[in-house]
Order: sequence, then structure tokens, then C-alpha cells
Amino acid sequence: MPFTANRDFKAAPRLVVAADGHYYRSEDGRQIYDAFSGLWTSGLGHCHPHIADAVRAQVAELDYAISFQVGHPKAFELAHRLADLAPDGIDHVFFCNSGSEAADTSLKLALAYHRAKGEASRTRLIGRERGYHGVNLGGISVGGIVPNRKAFSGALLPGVDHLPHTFDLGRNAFSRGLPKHGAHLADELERLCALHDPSNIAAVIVEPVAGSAGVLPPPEGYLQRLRDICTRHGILLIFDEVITGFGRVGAAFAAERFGVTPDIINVAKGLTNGVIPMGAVLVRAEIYDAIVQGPPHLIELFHGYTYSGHPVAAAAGLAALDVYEEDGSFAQARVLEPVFEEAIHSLADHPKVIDVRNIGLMGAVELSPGPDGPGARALEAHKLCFWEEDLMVRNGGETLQFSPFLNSKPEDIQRTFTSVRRALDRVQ
Ligand code: PXG
Ligand code: PLP
Repeated sequence: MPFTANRDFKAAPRLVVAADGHYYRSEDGRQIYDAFSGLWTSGLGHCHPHIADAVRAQVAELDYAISFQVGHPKAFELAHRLADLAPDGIDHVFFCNSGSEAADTSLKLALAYHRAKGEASRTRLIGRERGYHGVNLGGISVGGIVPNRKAFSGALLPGVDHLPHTFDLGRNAFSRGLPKHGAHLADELERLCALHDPSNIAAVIVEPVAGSAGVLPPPEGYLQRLRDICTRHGILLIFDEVITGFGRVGAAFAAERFGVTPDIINVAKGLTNGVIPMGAVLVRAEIYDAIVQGPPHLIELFHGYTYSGHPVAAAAGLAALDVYEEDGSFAQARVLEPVFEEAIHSLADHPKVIDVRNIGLMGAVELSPGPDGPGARALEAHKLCFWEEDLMVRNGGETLQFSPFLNSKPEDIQRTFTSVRRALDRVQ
């Protein structure tokens, strides 16, 4: 069980055996409302019939195509559809199978790009404290979640710096949407440029809204400042949109919502609505063109996976994009945002709550630590919700996190927080 207290879990396993729309069915036959859309994955609801049909048909028609030698049309079609969805200028796609692979792929592409352009000294990578970019060695090197790095610290990439995180409880607690304070924290990038010289810096990677670290929306103006500094110094800006892509912030991408266009966008999760594992790295034409060079009979980029552009994943991705488009899911999420904001902030007066944060359909409720030490209270709340409120909520550290479906019913969003309040009343 990844990122789970395994012994605690096995003492009382929380098992789900089926799902339909907005509900899981637990092993003991209860309907459990999913307030987290899978693991940020399943914004359209579970077992969506259009996606299930597409997967069923594809697995019977072409199960696999030998990815290092031949292609198949659906991977190219999906690449074109993603390029259409992405901000102008971002129009080439490298497929992989998860957000972690997208992170490492994007870092390698940044290095390959600068080298191809004759700037091979640009090797330094810059991440951010509290950043999450999956669990592979590149991703944890630029990531900033301490327990994910601690045991592996001797093997992390050299030449990595971290920007400060943007969490400021003192000044920004209970912000609705983007917090007011903290744009100046982007200027730390300028300081790193002065320290190392930009000619040694390849890329900056950030989540536009930090997700796993407990939903940290960017301070007003912060992302634009990062963009400006990167542009000034020829540094690539990578947005890790594994969570924020596909409607989670009420637009196709956070880049669109916040009006800041990076050079590279990483996606996974919602790309297939979580149905089949798939990730992708979307890049500007200039990056693709710089890398894909040399004698035409030779391999241009020595990177890729057995399952890159897997036919069944591609079919699931195309079907998910169909539904996002036909349902107008991204606009739906934008309409639900104020409903969600009101509902989640209704917990602001709870004595165990010290902060509530939200943007789009992402939200977190920060708890004060209980008598059993850090993290225990949020885990207990998750378990109470699962067993007694028939509700799936995510705990991470001291936060409860929420990721309602893009097509949620407003009353279900409201009911979620009535249940959470009851659980918080009872936790230690
Ligand atoms: N980047 C970001 C921004 C992510 O949120 C990954 C990369 C890694 O994706 P994979 O598919 O390799 O897991 C993620 C994944 C949580 C939670 O509770 C978030 C993730 C995964 C598990 C739990 O917030 N994000
Ligand atoms: N390990 C071995 C021995 C392999 O042969 C391969 C791929 O052929 C891999 C790891 C990488 O697997 P994947 O391409 O699924 O990431």
C-alpha cells in the first residue's frame, strides 16, 4: 500500500470493490461518496460509460504496439488533441505512464534541449520546497517534501536548488482563492541566478498550485514573476499540472486559468480520468525542434518507455477528452467553484481548524495537531469519514484535502462538509 500506514491499514482494511459515478462500493456493501475524485484522478466520476466502452473496444482490437519500432494512430490523435487544448505555442507531446515519469521526462528534456542548442553548461535544476513531482529519483531531487527525500538523500541529483515554498499561515490564513502575500518569493529565483549564473541553469519546475503538500494556491502575481525571470535568463519553466490539468482549476490547465504560459506542461491523472495509467509531457515546438535533429536515420532522443503511448491508454485518453469537451467539464468546474468555496470555508469556525484554502475544485482544511502528535488527527478523521460517514476524504499530514468531481451536485458538496464537521467534532 503506497503512502499508507500499512500495519494500521491491515488491522482494519478499508476496501472498495466497485465504483459507479460519484460513489465507491465498500467491501461491506456501503455506498461511499468520493469527495476526492479518486486520487485527484477521476473528475468525470468513476466507470464513465464512454471511457469504459473505448477501453473495452481498444483492448480487443489492438492491445499493444511495439512502441520502440512502430506507432499506432490513436497516440498521434491524442497528441494532436492535447496540443489543441494546451496554450498556444505548446504543441508537441511525449507520452509516459505516470506523473512521476512525466517529471523525470521533463527534466531530461530540459537538459537535452539546452545541450542540443549548444548550451550544455545549463544543467542545474530548480524545484521548490514542499513541491511534489512524484517519487522517481529526478522528481524527489527537485521535490521538496522532506519524508519523501530523507531516506534517499545520498542518491539525489547534484546541482539542484529549491525556491522557498509559499505557505504563510501568519499572513494568508483562510484566504479564498489566491493568497495576497508572497509574490516576492519568486524573486529568490533571481538570487539563484546571481549565485550560479543563468548560463548554468536549465529549468525551474513548480506545481502552479502545490497539491500534495496540502493545496497551496500561488500568491497573486507569483507565477508571472517566475515566468518573467525565466524568460529573462533563458531558463525553461516547467509547470507540473498532474493535478491541476483537465479542469481541476476550472480551465484546461492552470496555465490558462492564471494566464501564465510555461515552456513545458506535465500531465497524468485526469488525462485518462484515472482509468488507465498514462502521463505526458507537452512542450513548445522550439524544444521539440531543437532535440529532434541530426541524420534522419538515427534516434534523436534516447528516452521512452515500453508503454509510451500505449494503445489502451490512448483510447482512454481520447474518450476522456471527448467527455470533457461534450460536457463542458472545465466550465462546469468553474461554476461549482463558489459553491465549493462557501462549503469548505463553512469549517473555518471549527475549533480544530487553523486554515482553509481553495482554488478551483481543490481545497484543504488544515487541522491543529491533536494529542497523538502530527498527522494523527487527520488520519483519524479520514477513517471516521470512511467508516461512519460513508465518505472518502484524503488526509495528508495535518490537512484534509478535497477534490470534488467536475460534475458534482452542489448538494453533495455541501453534505460533504456537514459530514466532515461531524467527524472533526469526534476526533481526538
Ligand atoms: N506531479 C504532481 C504535481 C503530482 O501531484 C505526481 C507528479 C506523480 O504522479 P504519479 O502518477 O507518479 O503518482 C503527482 C501525483 C495527494 C496525492 O494526496 C497526490 C499525488 C499522488 C498521490 C497522492 O495529494 N500526486
Ligand atoms: N528493466 C529491464 C530489464 C528492461 O528490459 C526494461 C525495458 O525493456 C526496463 C527495466 C524498463 O521498463 P519500462 O520500459 O516499462 O519502463
